[in-house]
Amino acid sequence: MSSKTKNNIVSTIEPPVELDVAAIRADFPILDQKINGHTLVYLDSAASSQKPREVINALLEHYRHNHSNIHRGLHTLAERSTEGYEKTRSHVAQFIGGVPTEEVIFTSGATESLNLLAYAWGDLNVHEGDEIVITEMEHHANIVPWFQLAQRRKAILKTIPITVCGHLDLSNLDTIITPRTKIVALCHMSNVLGTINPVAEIAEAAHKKGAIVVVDAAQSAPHTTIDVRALGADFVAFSSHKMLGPTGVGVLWGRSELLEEMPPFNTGGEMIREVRFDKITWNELPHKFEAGTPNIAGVIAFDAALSYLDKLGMYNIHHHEMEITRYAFERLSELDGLEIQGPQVVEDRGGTISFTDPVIHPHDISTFLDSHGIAIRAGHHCAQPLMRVMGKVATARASCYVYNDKSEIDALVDCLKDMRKYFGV
Ligand code: C6P
Repeated sequence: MSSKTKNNIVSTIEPPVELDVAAIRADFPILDQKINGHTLVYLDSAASSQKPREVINALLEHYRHNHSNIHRGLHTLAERSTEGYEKTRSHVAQFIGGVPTEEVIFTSGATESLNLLAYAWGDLNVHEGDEIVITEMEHHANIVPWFQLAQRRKAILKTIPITVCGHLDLSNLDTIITPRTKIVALCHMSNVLGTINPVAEIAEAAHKKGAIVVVDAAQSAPHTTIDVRALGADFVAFSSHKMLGPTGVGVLWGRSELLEEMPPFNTGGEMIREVRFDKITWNELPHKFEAGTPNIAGVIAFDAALSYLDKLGMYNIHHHEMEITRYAFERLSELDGLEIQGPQVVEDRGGTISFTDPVIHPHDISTFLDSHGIAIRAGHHCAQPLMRVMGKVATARASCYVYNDKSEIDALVDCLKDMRKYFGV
């Protein structure tokens, strides 16, 4: 039995199963080490997650026993590699809601997926005076490709503003999305504020005006159940490395009607049906968009990451992170003046917590925490326009995942208290 929350995160009626964090941690060799003399507390999964033994072994296994190029050779190793690669494609298709496999395109990451779209769909469909709508809370990967597209096509880039609470302000959506709007591109979950956006509601408004909807799910796919159709999306982009998989692997999902009419982005081997000096025809989906030799080992090991997430259950993962986030809010409130950005209601957000201290710079916070073995990220998080809207130059950001528990939030908060003593505040 399943139902959907207002943010379109599929939730089950059954109570969540609590994650066995001790057992999970034992699967992640990297966590079993000391950093600067302290047990590693890894709270930077929004930047990149760590990898379980299953994923590391899958990479080794591929290179030790199975490696060859794919879709080309007729020998045993070529067949094994092709089979492994295509198995991951089927797994991704299931993982995002049971879509046709040919709608799943492997890229090098969410960034490449979004660039592919901006060139292949954008250059074909966006014309002078058309509008591209993004939001104020986007990562640069979901701003720069659209900015560049707008420049190339003499189109207008518009933004949906955010409220002081870190939600999208949808009060003027009707005037922001107009019949001239061709693309509405937004993140499902903000990498700074943690906000989970009501994508389906925005998609409905966009579709009414004839625009397509591009969802940057880089921060949500690792943490919540993703059903691309329930989101109302036309295209969805995400990265393997944020969801226990290898770096250099990303996904672009798109509705096949749209993918069919798009020209290729990268060109070369594999993406063609026939090449002559006077005429070239394209390969069928998804190969049309996968030119050259891809990250074969990475894609194959991504399957192991997805299996690991399946085993834990995305609903359970989401619940686990909500519990940690709730606890983090409680404990961080012990620090006077510490400001947490984004929604203060845990149900409206993910487990990515950006904060600022009234006196100590985020870079100093991160350096101090690192000297005590705690990894967080500090800076603008590749979201400079959002920082400007927030009136900040940087934030400190702690982000949790399946291997974190409340004791690590304790370590974080205790260390922040020590830091204030150290800095004399
Ligand atoms: N955000 C962070 O620390 P790539 O680099 O292609 O895997 O993902 C890009 C990207 C796109 N959208 C969102 C919402 C993201 O958060 C990211 C990556 C990391 O926040 C690294 S900058």
